[in-house]
Amino acid sequence: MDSVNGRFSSPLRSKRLTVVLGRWLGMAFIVCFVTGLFSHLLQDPPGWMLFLTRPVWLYAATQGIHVTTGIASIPLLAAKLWSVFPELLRWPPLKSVVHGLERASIALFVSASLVEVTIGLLNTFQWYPWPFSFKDVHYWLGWVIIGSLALHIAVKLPLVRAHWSRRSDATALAADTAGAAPAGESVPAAAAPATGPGWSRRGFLAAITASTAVVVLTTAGQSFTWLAGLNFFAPRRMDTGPQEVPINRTAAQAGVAAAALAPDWVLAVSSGSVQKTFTLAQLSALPQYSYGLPIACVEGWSQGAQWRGVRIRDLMAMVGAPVDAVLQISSLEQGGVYGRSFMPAAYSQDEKTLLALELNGAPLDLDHGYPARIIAPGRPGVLQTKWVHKVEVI
Ligand SMILES: Nc1nc2c(c(=O)[nH]1)N[C@H]1C(S)=C(S)[C@@H](COP(=O)(O)O)O[C@H]1N2
Ligand SMILES: [Mo]
Repeated sequence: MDSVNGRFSSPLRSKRLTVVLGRWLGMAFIVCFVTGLFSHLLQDPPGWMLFLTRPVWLYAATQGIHVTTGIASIPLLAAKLWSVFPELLRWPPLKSVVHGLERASIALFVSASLVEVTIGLLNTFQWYPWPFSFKDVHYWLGWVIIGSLALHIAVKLPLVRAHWSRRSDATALAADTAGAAPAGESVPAAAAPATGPGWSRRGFLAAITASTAVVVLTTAGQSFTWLAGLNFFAPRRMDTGPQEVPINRTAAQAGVAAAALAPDWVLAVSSGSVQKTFTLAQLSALPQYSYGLPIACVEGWSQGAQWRGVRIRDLMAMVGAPVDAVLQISSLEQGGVYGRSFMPAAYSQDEKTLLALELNGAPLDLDHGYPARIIAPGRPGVLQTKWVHKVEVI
């Protein structure tokens, strides 16, 4: 028992507690990493990327899970750090090169995790009080976390295995005490069963479970309809905003109101040297299709709605575009990440990918992208370009 433990000692802290918390936190981080990677690949796709358009709510689900597990990891991370806190202050800090590397990887893991969950949470509130690109830093920290987590688990594997189940924990403790404490000496606090005054281990774990459940239940309603009624803390409420769909950026914020309302607005569609333009009346005269599709924001909120408009593949056929073409969609909004998007053939050829003119039974609200916006199944919201004025084969 190191002396430093005395000051911070709590009979609750034990290897078993750390292992149980680590299991939950590890699962949350892995789910968060995989769903985050999926989101990243959809937005910056490598050549081999496979784009799935069914179920239409696929991205709403994966991104909802991403943000929800990220939020759930906050109380778990706090509890895990608390459970190992005396270890972090242990003296001497470095016993050997291997020990030094191990501690360095834990320092990296802890600091990367703290930054990651903090900027992720602030992002869900659309608050970016930092000078760097959230997207890039969040992505690369994800790799740092997963890498240092793998190393951490590998190093701690013997300990994790020894305390994995209640039974193995008891066996390991018995072996520890038999080896470490000569007869008559008291059992070291770290090995003592978590009993005595104050919290029991079970009570502590129940409290952590309850806090995690509360943060999940009061925020996941931004992503999952069946929890919408309990959404007290997430920034987006379902069924709010014009036409019962939330808005991230209004036409005024995007600086497009005048251009979008201009009576001479036309949509230009082109493939090579073939170009056609369509007025809103001409678009409305084309065959219209109506589908229930969600807007699913990278920030985790999503909202299903009924969209009606022209199929993108019909527009492509009218200019003789090849069916495997990648499209560039341009918004009236200039520059930035929203000014244009690219649409792989998996979406453009899907019958449910629309240039939407209507939302929930009425013409698009100006803030939802009037006169026309993209809506495609299974896509991140950021790629569902609003105030479209050009569709080109590139
Ligand atoms: N031109 C343009 N298109 C856009 C946006 C935007 O700001 N400008 N926002 C995107 C984002 S991040 C999402 S989630 C969806 C829905 O955003 P909204 O809530 O602003 O309508 O539209 C996308 N299309
Ligand atoms: Mo978004």
